[in-house]
Amino acid sequence: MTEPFTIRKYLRDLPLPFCKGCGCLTVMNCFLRALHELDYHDMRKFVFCSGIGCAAWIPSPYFKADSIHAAHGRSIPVATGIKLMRPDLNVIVFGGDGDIAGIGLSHLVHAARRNIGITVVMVNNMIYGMTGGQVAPTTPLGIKTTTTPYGSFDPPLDTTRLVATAGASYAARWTTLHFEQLKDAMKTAVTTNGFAFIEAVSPCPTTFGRRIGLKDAAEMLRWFKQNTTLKEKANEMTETELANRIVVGKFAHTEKRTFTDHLQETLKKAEKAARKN
Ligand SMILES: Cc1ncc(C[n+]2csc(CCOP(=O)(O)OP(=O)(O)O)c2C)c(N)n1
Ligand code: SF4
Repeated sequence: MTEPFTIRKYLRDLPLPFCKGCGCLTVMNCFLRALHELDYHDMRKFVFCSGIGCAAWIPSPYFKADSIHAAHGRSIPVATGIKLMRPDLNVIVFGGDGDIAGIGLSHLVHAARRNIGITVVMVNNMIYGMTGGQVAPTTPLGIKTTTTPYGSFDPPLDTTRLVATAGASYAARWTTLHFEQLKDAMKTAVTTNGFAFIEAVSPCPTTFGRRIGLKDAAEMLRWFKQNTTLKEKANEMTETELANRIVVGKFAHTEKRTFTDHLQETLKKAEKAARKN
């Protein structure tokens, strides 16, 4: 990391699509800084995969890299295919909470269970941003959305805990307010051999903030600060005390066999057996 970070080095010269104060910009900035600090001067060794939604626009077409947009919720299966064909590449998925933990949830759980060596960055703005503010599986209890005018009565999904339990090598949650921790988590995720998951809790002032009476990104970040608890502290709190709190920190970090390792070993065994016959 000899030269200073300039975001334009990694971005095509295109206007970005995000609203003022959108956390997607912070997540993009954070990820590119993480690559810079890991000494990646370009993204030739990366492929980005995303579905549909505001967060799905983070990599593509803006990053100077190969990228692909899949159907809504199907970025992880596409990323899995890429990783199987090109295990030498860093395959990174970006998506919203609707894309990754709603319509794409089963793919997420099975990718974590298989421990396939890809990184998934889920930008959790607690709502379906791009389509105008419908309830998401991550919407906190009691929050009014266009589809829950009396407040959401489903408890939100703890996606990071689910992914950690399913078998991921690495899982962490931070808000965009925790820029340094989020960047360090991204560095760890990119350098982790197995499945790595990062949940970036992120402000959507346009469709989430204004519905709960927070008028801009600064107010949303203050709201994050008031409602965030470190995981170590949360371990000592009751379920009632933790209701609607954003628990941040590392949920899993272990070295273990990946799906790709297993597949390569099996292919070698099969080749050897075929030569014998
Ligand atoms: C199969 C399918 N169903 C529904 C949609 C409509 N749709 C587009 S984006 C989206 C949800 C976006 O929410 P999220 O993934 O949380 O991303 P955000 O825009 O909040 O970043 C939906 C339901 C679609 N494009 N395709
Ligand atoms: S609608 Fe929300 S998530 Fe989408 S770009 Fe605007 S602020 Fe960001």
